[in-house]
Amino acid sequence: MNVVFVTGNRHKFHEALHILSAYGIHLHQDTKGYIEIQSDSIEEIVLFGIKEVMKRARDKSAYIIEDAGLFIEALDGFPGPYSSYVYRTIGNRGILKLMEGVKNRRAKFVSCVGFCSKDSDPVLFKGEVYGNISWFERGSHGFGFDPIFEFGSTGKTFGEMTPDEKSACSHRFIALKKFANFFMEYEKERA
Ligand code: ITT
Repeated sequence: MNVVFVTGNRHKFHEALHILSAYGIHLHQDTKGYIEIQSDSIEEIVLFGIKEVMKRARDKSAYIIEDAGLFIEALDGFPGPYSSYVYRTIGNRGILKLMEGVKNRRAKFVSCVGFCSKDSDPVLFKGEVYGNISWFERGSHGFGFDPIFEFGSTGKTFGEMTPDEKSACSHRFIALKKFANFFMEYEKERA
């Protein structure tokens, strides 16, 4: 079973490759990108993006895109859908500065995966995990906000987890697991 993942982010691609391989799904990366509209809703961004991807698709391949973001409770959900821009600009150090002296450290990571093919309307799959913003950066694994996100009550940041550990519990894992279960049924019906 082949699926094309349209993403310019090699870390996301490798995590998804690893997660989906357990379901016998072979992932291929398409780095051409897609139009990411500005919206407060990750689902709206993904729905628009996957429709754009389908407009240029010339074959019968199955396509997915994913939008992910870090939502910090004390900052009213910031950076949320603007995570990419915020990471590129103020980065983890800037987030920790905004959180200086803030007692409520609660945050969540959200992943929304959008699937589409010539035979199917778009379908969205969401994954969320809860945790806390750490007081300083910890761990050298992963990417992006991983060193400042303590997962659940483990006290470990994603940056302190091995790739296998993160891929067994992350927001991306939850969304992709839902997608994989859907996609296996979808392939069976088409066979
Ligand atoms: P594409 O849109 O090309 O897929 P992107 O890097 O823009 O790649 P997102 O919009 O999904 O990806 O994510 C926005 C940013 O949020 C991303 O650049 C990271 O800095 C951060 N991020 C997303 N998922 C993450 C994760 O699992 N761990 C840590 N940071 C993450």
